[in-house]
Amino acid sequence: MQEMLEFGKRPTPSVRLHVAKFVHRELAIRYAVRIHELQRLPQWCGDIAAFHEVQNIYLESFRKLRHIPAPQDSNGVIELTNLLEDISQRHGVVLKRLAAAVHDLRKKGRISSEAHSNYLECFLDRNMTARIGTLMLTQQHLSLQPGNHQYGWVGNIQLECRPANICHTAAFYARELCEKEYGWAPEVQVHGDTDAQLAYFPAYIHYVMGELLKNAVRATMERNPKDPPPVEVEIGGGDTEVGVCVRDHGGGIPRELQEKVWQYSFTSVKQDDRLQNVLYEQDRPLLAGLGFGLPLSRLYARYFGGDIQLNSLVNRGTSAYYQMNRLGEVSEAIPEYYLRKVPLKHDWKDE
Ligand code: W6P
Repeated sequence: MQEMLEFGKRPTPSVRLHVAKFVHRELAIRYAVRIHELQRLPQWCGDIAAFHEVQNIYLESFRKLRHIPAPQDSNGVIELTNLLEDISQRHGVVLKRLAAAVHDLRKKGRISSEAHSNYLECFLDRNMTARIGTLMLTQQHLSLQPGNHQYGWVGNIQLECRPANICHTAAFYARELCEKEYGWAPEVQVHGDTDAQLAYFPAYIHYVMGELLKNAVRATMERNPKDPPPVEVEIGGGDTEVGVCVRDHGGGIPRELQEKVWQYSFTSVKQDDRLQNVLYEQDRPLLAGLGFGLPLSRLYARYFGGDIQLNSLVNRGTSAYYQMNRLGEVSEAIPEYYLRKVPLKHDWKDE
């Protein structure tokens, strides 16, 4: 992370070439690994069309990357830039396709066993982690190109990012979705160390806060549709980290669901047909549905050295705690044992 910050501050042609060479090599390797993981999916995933679609997206990217030579001069850098723009555009649907795959598996009753469910969770954790890495490499390269450089930013890192500002934007977004669904939305109050700032990826904070707030306003409306109590957001700014707490009065998460909400394959939305539509539509945002929101939020938090916890007070409400490390103080690497919920050898077995 420190290296990224140093490189990105003054993008000279030689820095661009150096980064481009690295990205060209590294992305091909990482796509190859993802293709390999999809190819060795067990038999019970074999007939799921969405997995094949995702594999084909990666295959095309891998082939195109291998088709152009490693950049040797500024023309090579431009060629790579054009390809990466194409790649980020085509990869936009991957998340939804994977959600569709999980939905299909669930409908076919393939993930009712503990072993299958663990396998799937593990596969998705690995895939999503790898996705953060490739996305970061791609976007870092793109943002270093002439015309894309912005003062106060290094790639997608904002040097003086204020979580409180992002909380306000995310609250606006979550309330808007809530109003569409329920005709009304609870107030969202932001207080505490609202001046706290850190070098971070605002896009990831926005995603995480959006998910936490969508859940909070939805629970609040379900519990108290007439006179919804406000959702409270409190910010804490420390020396090594910044924390955010989101409190709602939505009645809390039942104990038997407290583990399940972290699973990709869990969704509280029952109406299958509504989900079905959304999975095949273009970018329509949802208040609730895919089931990827919370697990992915925690993965993002952990990838950058932070974490998320949920706590419920029975019959009252839920508090979510989200910690962000000041970047550069820690490495973004996440220990592999976090990601591997089942031992690697089981990955090879067709169960
Ligand atoms: C709930 C369920 C939930 C998940 C995440 C954040 C807040 C809340 N509130 O009732």
